[in-house]
Amino acid sequence: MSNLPENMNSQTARQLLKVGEAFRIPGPFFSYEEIKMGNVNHTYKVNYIRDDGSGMAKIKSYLVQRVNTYAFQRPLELMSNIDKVTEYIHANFPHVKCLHFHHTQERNNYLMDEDGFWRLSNYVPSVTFNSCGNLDIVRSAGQAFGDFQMMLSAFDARSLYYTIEDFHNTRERYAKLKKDMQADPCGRVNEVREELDWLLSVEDEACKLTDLYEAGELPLRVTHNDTKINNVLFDEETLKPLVVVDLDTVMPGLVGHDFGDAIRFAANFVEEDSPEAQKAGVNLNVYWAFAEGFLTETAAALTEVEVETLGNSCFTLACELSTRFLDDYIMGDKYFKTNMPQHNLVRTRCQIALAKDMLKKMNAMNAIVRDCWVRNREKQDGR
Ligand code: GN1
Ligand code: MG
Repeated sequence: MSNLPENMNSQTARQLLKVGEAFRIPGPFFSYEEIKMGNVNHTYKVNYIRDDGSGMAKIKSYLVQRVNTYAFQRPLELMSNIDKVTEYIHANFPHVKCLHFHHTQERNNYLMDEDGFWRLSNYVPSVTFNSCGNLDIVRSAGQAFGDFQMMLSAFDARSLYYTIEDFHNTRERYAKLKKDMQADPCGRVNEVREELDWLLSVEDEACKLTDLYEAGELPLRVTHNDTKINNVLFDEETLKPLVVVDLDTVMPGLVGHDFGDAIRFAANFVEEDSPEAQKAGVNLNVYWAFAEGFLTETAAALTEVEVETLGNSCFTLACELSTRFLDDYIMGDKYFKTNMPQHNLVRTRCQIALAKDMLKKMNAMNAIVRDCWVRNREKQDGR
């Protein structure tokens, strides 16, 4: 291996080589890079040398992921969900791009070995965005997630596993935080009293969405549940959306989960883990652009009660993520990847600052979604 880049001698390179062999990828394994995206799974772009038929060598890339089995404790069910959803989309919307997962000799779309749970898919050359001031791109992302949800509107939600129980059950997230705060296994609770006090003081407001669902007021849909804008891949040249990825959490959910999670991530003035929490807040222009795109696709299908929850769902998701980051901090940083000692606390503070700003802007947020709903519903009715 002496002519290969230095990192090809690493343990990761050896693991990836083994994964490629299991998925029967032809051609010499040439190089890899870790894609620093996502806070849970590990993702790598792996490059193979392929003869293009004319004797010329070219590079063929794939995407390999090591699924985090601390977060996803039943990864086989997760892969079965992904299979069902992508097959359904492929059968009913053949023009829509999907990730394609390769199979091993045993016909499995995963490999389970002593190093973990792996999967391998095609690599789609694309660009992604973490935050975005380009409102056309934000609108397109809204459309892509709205369209994704609508494509699955006739899909039988009961055939899907819950890949993580109570994933967006905000009451349960609060219950876990309160339990872990009592246990305080790392002695960190004293340091985070202020954050805990604030989060507990808004529990009822943050749990409105969950409570409305429990009261039977909201329909259960098949939702993506992890609608960070970087889960939409865009064409490098046209900047049009190509495909919605990260289907690990596609399962029954509420429309507010997808809308709220997208906004709390994309419409924040700063990145999710910015240490400058005082700068966090909702950019209403980004909010508006996303809402416009999302409702272009979904307006006709949504009930009035659902639309009324959308503004509040952003607050809900910001609080829900705050409880999750804070809980992980209290428990010793076991769930989310961290790259500094207080990473989860920094994330918590930033989400709390965002949630506080949302409370101030809630009237505007509600008015914007209502306006987008009314206009787009009329357009769709008139089609
Ligand atoms: C995780 O790994 P990633 O970035 O796709 C998490 C989401 C959080 C997000 C916060 C399965 O998503 O719920 O919103 O981090 N995914 C899971 O950045 O827990
Ligand atoms: Mg994800």
